[in-house]
Amino acid sequence: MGSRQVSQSWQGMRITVAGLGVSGVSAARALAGLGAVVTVVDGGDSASHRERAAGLAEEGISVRLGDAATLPEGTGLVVTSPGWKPDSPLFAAAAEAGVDVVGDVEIAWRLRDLDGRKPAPWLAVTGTNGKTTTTQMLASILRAAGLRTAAVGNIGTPIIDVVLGEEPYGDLDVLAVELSSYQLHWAPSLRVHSAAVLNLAPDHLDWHGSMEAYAADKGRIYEGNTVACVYNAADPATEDLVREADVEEGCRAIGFTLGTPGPSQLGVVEGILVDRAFVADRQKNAQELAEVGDVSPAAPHNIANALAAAALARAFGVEPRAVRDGLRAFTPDAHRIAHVADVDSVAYVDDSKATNTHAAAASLASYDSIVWIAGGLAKGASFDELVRGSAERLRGVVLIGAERHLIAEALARHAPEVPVVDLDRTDTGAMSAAVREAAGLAKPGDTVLLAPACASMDMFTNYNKRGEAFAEAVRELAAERA
Ligand code: UMA
Repeated sequence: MGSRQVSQSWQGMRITVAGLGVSGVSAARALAGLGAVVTVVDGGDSASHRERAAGLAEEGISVRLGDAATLPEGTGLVVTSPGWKPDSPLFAAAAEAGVDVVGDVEIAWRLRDLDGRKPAPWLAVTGTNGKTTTTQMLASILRAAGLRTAAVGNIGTPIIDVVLGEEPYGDLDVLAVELSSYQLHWAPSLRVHSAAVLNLAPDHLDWHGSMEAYAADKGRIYEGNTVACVYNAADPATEDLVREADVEEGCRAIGFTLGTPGPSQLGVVEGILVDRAFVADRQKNAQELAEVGDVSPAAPHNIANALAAAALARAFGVEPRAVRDGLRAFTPDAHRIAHVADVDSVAYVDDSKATNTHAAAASLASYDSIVWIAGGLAKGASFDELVRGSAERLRGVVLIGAERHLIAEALARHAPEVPVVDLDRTDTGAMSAAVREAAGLAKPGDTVLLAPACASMDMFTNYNKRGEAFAEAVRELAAERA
């Protein structure tokens, strides 16, 4: 990161960075570059942890592995990675010592005007589902408008890497920032240009402790917004968060809806995405932005994502044509309702990214007759509502993973007539068996849908690997049946 002239306040400060993952490494390097004395602590002690630790040691950064609880002597500030739970023993020790704990996003925010630079405004996105896609759509729209931008945050690039990176941050016009509820929890002074909460459904409750605490952390994204708070008109909880937020004078609440928009909303009229918020005389006028067919895939939840991205871009002053061009230029990531193959007139669809019940519900709502492959780590979720809402579409269900019994119980309660194959396996090869069982249940015209409603880490490194295993199993099946 190189040395730079910086304010005295970081020089010599003893900072403990919690976590040697993506954000911890980024934060440690940045803070050491500002002259702080940094120690990284991590409960893990694997070969890859040691390798990363050795890399940082060469840069003069101390790393302590295998002990995530003891606060290093003399710590003046703890900078945590997002995944660390608020009740972690290290934070209890920090509280005891009167030491503040903040996250890497908070640090990026505090450093954004370092050296008197004019910081690029942040357009921020959160929500239970659709964050990454919406942030990518937003960045695509901003680029189509000729703006210099970067998509950062939970999406994978730590914000600190952009704010203090090699490329001058001052050269960027605007940032598209994906924020998780964890990151928002640890970023108390964040005050962005405009922000969207896409939806709110139970997730990560084991981390936050309750739905109320989860919603409160999501709602922080609206605090101090200067131009627009974008909410989902179909999800009143998101509008409640806008109402509760303390925003800058003149900041507007902007809704998005899959129906006809009212004034100060974006919505859909006869297959056209329209803006009735950022137009002159919004009582009477609406501005055409794009066609539903410009959004890929054009599934209802994804049209909602596109509207949210468009709302943030319009709040930043982007022209309608750039919204259309940006949406057309956007291609979704793999494992998000990706059609893998048709085998014997049955479609096989990979939505491994559906790692919670809310995402799985959107996925199940996209097809009429489904053999559903589900299961994994439930993260404290209940499956009753999901199963009740989808029961009539289910031809059959194949369950995999550590906590599949929770889904089996919900199926027994709400869809007792649906055939269920309970695969008592959590090994990686179980996916191949699951696909075969699903093929056995499916009839021509059906969709075999991997939408697990659970995290993947009981069986796979991440949801990408789970989706790849599914696609591989489908390809094997197709080759055999060809
Ligand atoms: N660790 C401990 N003790 C703990 C918890 C973690 O020692 O109690 C250590 C682990 O051994 C590991 C490190 O901390 O070495 C991991 O820290 P982390 O879990 O915060 O992960 P990072 O690698 O820093 O990645 C984080 C985000 N991860 C999480 O929020 C869990 C990434 O989002 C994000 O892309 C990255 O910062 C850059 O900003 C991932 C994610 O799964 C994609 N996010 C969740 C989601 O989208 O649902 C919120």
